Amino acid sequence: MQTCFDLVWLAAERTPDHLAIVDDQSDRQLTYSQLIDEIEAVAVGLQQRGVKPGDRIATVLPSLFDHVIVLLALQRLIAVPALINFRLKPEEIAQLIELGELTGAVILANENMAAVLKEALPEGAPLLSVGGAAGPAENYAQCRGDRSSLGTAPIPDREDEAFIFYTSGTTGLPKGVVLAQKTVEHRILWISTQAGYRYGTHNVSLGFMPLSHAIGYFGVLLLTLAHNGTYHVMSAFNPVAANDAVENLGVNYLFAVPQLLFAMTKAPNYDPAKMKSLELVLHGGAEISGDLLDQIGAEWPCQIRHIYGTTETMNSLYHPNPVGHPLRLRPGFYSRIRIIEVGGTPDQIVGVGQEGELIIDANVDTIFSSYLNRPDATAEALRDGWYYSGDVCLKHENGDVDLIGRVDDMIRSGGENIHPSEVEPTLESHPAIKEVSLIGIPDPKWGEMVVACLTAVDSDWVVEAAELDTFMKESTVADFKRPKAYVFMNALPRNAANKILRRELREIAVNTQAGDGDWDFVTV
Ligand code: 01A
Ligand code: MG
Repeated sequence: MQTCFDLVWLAAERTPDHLAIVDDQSDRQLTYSQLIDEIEAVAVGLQQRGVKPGDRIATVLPSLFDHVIVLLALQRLIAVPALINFRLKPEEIAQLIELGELTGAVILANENMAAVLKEALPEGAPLLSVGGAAGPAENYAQCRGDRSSLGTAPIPDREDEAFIFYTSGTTGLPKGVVLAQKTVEHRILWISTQAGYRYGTHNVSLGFMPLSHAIGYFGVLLLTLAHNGTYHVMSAFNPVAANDAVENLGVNYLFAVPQLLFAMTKAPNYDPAKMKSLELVLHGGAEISGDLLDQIGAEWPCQIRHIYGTTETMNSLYHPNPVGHPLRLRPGFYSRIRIIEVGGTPDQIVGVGQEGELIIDANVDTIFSSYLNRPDATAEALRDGWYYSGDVCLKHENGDVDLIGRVDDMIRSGGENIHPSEVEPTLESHPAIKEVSLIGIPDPKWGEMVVACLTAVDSDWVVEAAELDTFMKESTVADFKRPKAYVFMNALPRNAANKILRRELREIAVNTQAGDGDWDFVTV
């Protein structure tokens, strides 16, 4: 079993002088041997600040050069990075720190963030900020020391915690997905069998996906470094810069949610001729539009693969030739799947032509161990040796499936999961609002667009959508979860048991957006 650090260290033994990582914000670029030096220098700094094997340390950072180094330095110490989406608000992050018993954090230089997290962390816990000191946070640049004091890398057990990634929960707060050390190498190896990624220094990838999610971390960063490629940091996603980077850096590999590829093809500098170095492009994490797939299929000179995965399982389904079949998937090399009756047991398998919930074999090395300090949620997702994905698939005769929806109310916007329960209580706390139901409707840019359907306390009380948008911006809910449109209604549709009919609401919202029906569709 190799740890993340081992995988990079082994690559450095093979090609010490090959270029490993290049920053986009400074002139920093490191060969593999320099990368190991840098990781170990920072690891000493962390160790001197009390970081020990098994400590869970939050990183709340965009996909920066320093984020890469600190993640690998934590792994050098067998400490456990808890990678928190930097788009969350400080209050939400503070709750994750307390719930997850995290004992340190590395953040961007932001005094308010530092002050809130300082309160949430235990007394004396390391709090470092990238980009300078910030309030109670120490300047990350000072966190380094003499490598000779580090000693050899500790050897963890297979089941020891390696990482915490976060995914949207159904009870308001994101769930921490605990990944054991045994998952790490298997979370990248499948990319060779499923997508034809080849080992070697010819690999050049663009780090434009968030490192705080499984695709950006395993599917781009670690994959590239473990296979002796060159990883180009893109500190903030920018489609114009991405098009130029592919052209000028000779990028041959991308793995992204479709929204990034969509943005690239819509950018003013897009030109298919810029894409000629691409060899392999993987898309996953959200539904891709047939139009986008047709376009890149025709205009990009590379292999395209559809990858289905989750933070909990990594890859489970794929399609080797998705153009023309945006929903189509087939079981992957690494994992057994079943499509079962919704609400059913693993042996209640649906027939060909029928829909059911996708469940995934949990007896593989890539699977998560639990949701951090959430035994209730773990017991719900992991049952009888299967992981219940919550995704609805339609089964075809040849064993392929079409991915067609969710069993629950989860919304997927721009590759982020957003659950209504994360947003509805806040909107309902507005004094003019009586009830809110949050839904997702199809959208060419975001995949699904978050829409709030609502009723007012007093039908004469007019609330402007812009006012609600400001109200949400000022709340503790992350900006990307905010509704992009509001539909004000007299009443929300309910069934006989008084349950809101979200499917019906989605239809109403789609029609309303098209200008049909009784209500206004107000975008903000
Ligand atoms: O009004 P404003 O100014 O607040 O609007 C801002 C943002 O709030 C808004 N925004 C969003 C989203 C979003 N996802 N949904 C809705 N709104 N993200 C940002 O857009 C305005 C501009 O803000 P920004 O920060 O400049 O936005 P960008 O940098 O352009 O970000 C958009 C991105 C699409 C790049 C960003 O959302 C992103 O990075 N998404 C990718 C998330 C991701 O990595 N998903 C993969 C999860 S791993 C689990 C999985 O599915 C899987 C799959 C396969 C796991 C394993 C495998 Cl094998
Ligand atoms: Mg209210």
